[in-house]
Amino acid sequence: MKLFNFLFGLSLLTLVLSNCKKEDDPDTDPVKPGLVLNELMAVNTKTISDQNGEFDDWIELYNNTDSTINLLGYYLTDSKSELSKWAFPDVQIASKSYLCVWADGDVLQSGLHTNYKLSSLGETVLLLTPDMKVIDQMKYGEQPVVIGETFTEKSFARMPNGTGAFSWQLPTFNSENIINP
Ligand SMILES: [Ca+2]
Ligand SMILES: [Ca+2]
Ligand SMILES: [Ca+2]
Repeated sequence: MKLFNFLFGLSLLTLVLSNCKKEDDPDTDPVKPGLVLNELMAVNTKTISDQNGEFDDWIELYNNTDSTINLLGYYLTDSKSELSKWAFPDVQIASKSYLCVWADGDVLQSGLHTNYKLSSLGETVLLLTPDMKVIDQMKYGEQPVVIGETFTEKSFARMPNGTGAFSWQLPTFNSENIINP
């Protein structure tokens, strides 16, 4: 009987603990195993310039899957009310690789350039399939800007790379997002 009581108590305790764990789980930004928005800069004055030498806004994608994805017809937009604002041309993103798009409105420049810019005050960027399914979105607030001798620009980046939640980090254009040193 003692053993029964002990086992009964143990299973109750397990039940209580597992329920607690569920309640503590953050439900912000679940792991996204597929193609994701991985990083962006809405203020870029010295970090990285485009093919024309301009320090413009940019958005980085990361492909978590084991396959190359052709992005032709996928949409990347900064407006929930205009989901088809900008579509990708015939361009591929390899497995476990990065692809950066300049969000600068310079559609005639060579490379990938959207027809909009990112607001330094915050916006929502969405990635959609050609049949308009939202596969990822990132909502950012005002980009922190520190002006001074050690002025460091930040980007809004998934941590860990490709799967984690977003936070303001040191920019890693076209490469793995890393924790601030
Ligand atoms: Ca440009
Ligand atoms: Ca914008
Ligand atoms: Ca990066």
